[in-house]
Amino acid sequence: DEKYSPKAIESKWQKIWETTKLFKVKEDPDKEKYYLLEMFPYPSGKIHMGHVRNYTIGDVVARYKRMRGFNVLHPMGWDAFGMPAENAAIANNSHPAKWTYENIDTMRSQLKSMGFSYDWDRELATCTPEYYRWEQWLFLKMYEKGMTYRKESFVNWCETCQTVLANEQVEAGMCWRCGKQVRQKKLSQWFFRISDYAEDLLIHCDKLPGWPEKVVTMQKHWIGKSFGAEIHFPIENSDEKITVFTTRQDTVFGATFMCLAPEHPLVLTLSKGTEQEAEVSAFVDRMALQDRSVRAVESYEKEGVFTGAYCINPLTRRKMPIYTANFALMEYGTGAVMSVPAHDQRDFDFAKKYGLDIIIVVKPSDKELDPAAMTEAYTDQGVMVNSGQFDGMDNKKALDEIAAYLDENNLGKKTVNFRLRDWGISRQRYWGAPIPMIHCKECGIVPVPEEDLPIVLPEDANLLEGGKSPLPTLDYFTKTTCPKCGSPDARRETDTMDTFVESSWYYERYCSPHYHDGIFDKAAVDYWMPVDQYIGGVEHAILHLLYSRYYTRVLNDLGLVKYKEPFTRLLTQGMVCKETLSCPEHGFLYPYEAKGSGENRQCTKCGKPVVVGRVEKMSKSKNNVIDPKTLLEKYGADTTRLFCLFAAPPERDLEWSEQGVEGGHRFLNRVWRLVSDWTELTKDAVLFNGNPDELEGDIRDLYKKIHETIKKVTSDIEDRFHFNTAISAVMELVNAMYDADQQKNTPHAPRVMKFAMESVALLLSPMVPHFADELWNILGHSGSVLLESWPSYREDALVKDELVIVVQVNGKLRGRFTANADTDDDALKEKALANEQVQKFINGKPIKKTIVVKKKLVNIVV
Ligand code: ANZ
Ligand code: ZN
Repeated sequence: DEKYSPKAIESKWQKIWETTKLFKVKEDPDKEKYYLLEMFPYPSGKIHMGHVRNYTIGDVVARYKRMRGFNVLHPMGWDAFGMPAENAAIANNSHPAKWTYENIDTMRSQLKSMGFSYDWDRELATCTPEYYRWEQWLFLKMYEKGMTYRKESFVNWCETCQTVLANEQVEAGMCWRCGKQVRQKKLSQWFFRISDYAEDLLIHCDKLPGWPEKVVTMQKHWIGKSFGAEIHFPIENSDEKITVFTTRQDTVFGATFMCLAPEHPLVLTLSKGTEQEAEVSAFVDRMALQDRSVRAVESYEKEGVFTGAYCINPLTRRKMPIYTANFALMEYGTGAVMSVPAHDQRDFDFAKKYGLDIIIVVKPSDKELDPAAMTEAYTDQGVMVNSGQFDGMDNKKALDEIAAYLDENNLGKKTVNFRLRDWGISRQRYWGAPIPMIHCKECGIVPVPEEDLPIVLPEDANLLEGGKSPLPTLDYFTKTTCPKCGSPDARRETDTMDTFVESSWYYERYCSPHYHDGIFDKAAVDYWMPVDQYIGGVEHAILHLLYSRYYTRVLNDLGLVKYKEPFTRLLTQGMVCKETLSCPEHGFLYPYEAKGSGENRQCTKCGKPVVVGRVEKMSKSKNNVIDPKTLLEKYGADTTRLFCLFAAPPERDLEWSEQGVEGGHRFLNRVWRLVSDWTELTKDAVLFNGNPDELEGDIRDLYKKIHETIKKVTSDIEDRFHFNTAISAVMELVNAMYDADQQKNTPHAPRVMKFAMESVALLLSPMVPHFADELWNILGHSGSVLLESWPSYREDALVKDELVIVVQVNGKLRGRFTANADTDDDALKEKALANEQVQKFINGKPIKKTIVVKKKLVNIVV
């Protein structure tokens, strides 16, 4: 008998799959399609356990659906633009393109060695001109329709990285990449009008039943719709007014001062020439160095400066000092806050700090509030006071009444506000898709004519000091003539697009990745899209998924696609985690730097006891990473896949465990041995898959168990993607098959065993495909299991056999009951003890012993 040797089996089958083009798919109108997509990787170097887990989950679904008869599209490619390539190029004195393409080669071969069922003919890399020319084309279409625009705005700027950062890329005021201070800088930037779609994106959040609830909630929160009012506050001695957005217009009578964001254009104008000027401008400069996301945090120390100017409360005619304050954000609402210290905590803190007036306008019905004695703002519901004609009214009612009053008197109006801002897509980076625009001295901004696309990123340019983009310095790139007036005094745009743009439409490109006559072949997209199942990390719950939903709407509005939502179902898989080890002296340790075992490990460098830390996401900085390569070498792809699937359900975190991997490996060996043991005996047997009544005894039970297992595995995969319980069910079946060893000589045994072994091969094939294909061939078939149909079960084999169990007390027959054939010993005991007749004979005496004879009898000794 040959031993199970994964290396030989896996490379053999990978070759067969590749030469027979097993995974290649075409549109086929006669077949129902299934589009299974995993988030494509950034080609960072080599695949990590997170990739392995993500892609294994996806591969199981793809293979399963294919065996269910679907025409499955399962593509793979590379999210290949972005900054790490530039940083690596600087560090290695190389070029981002070289680094990227080399990584792609490495990672492609690693993915192939995992046995994933990708149609490699559809592979794409977003950094190729064939890809980004269509992104540029789409940009032009959007520009034509006014969906994109250029505007000066404040951005998070990292001097070290020489680029704009999204708010999410700023952590406590520091750049997430280099850790240096981020500052606010005013820059002209290209924007996509995603905010035009805020309402639609929000409404459809509730029409995504196949998405995890937490992701939908995060999206809703990010879009952030607030109902409220706009109110105009005239500025004293001026024709100008300040407009605020408030959700609490019921409190307008209590607004005693005004706060403007430091970036608000009025701040410097108002203070100009007053004695406050110097202080204000110093404050504004200081704020430019602060992180706006931190400024929004509730507990952040409030501070501000008086601008020297006043505005008038339009309802009370009260004079209100205008401040500029750190908690007022320029990118929310109008950038101005009417401050109501009695009823808003931030305003309250601010008023206390700077000695500003506090006026109560909403009070609880059962008691009075004293502004001088208050220690915090009153933010609950209540009755209106100090509010003129609205006094005595329920404050909720006043919300509507005051909004109506403002409207009638031209002092403001009811409105909604979204948190979602337009998407700034300009990056002052080199390794990205060039924005296809031209700046002409005469005509201003002029789009590149469609026939001039692609605007190719020069791949021979070298990065400048500090990672600065070389594009603005390359005359041969920037110099051009104006397509409109022909003037030679024109310059190409040197900003490149945010890499999130590439990942917002790659799934459409996969439908016809080599199409040259347009962004995609419409017929192919109509056939395949939307994606039926998308799988990826929850870290993309907001940005990538929201941008993708938005971009799909853009394509829809441009008449290019028929649907609005790109992903019908979404699965966000958990992280791959492992315990951390550290030494008080030397920080995080690699496992090999800790000698000894269990609790008593010592640092190999200093001998100090090792601290076993929390189980955390695998990360290079914590030295708790397992490289899939070592697993592949030691155990092979099938065991690696099996472990990822078996250790946890997909949406949960997976904790690394060497024992878990070994357990998986042992299981495969166990199946292998079983099959080896039975091949001779079953070789000429005619497989049995008939009515269970033709069988009896243990073989009948085994036969029923096979059908039960098929049913269980099918529903675990189909309904919940719970591969772990599916695998457990197959493990149980294998145990039962081992038990059938004693039946080797009964007439039906080889026939049922043959059915059992084939079923195991079929059921395991999505998870451990090489192993399953090899078994399938050992069992006398040829070709891949993937070409077979998923097994079905017989309803009549699922009916549980009823047995009559007799109960003895002290050896005498005292009762009987019926039970399912597969009831376990403990349950049989319980049933026996609960029997009335039996109870009578036990008569309260202590039970010494209970003996169960399987399927026959329970004897109770008292
Ligand atoms: C007066 C007021 C009184 C407010 C009160 C609240 C309570 P949400 O619900 O998140 O939409 N606000 C408006 N624009 C702002 C900006 N640019 N920066 C910081 N804060 C801003 O929040 C709306 C509330 O946030 C608004 O309602 C406003 O304060 C503040 F008892 O106006 B409120
Ligand atoms: Zn021109």
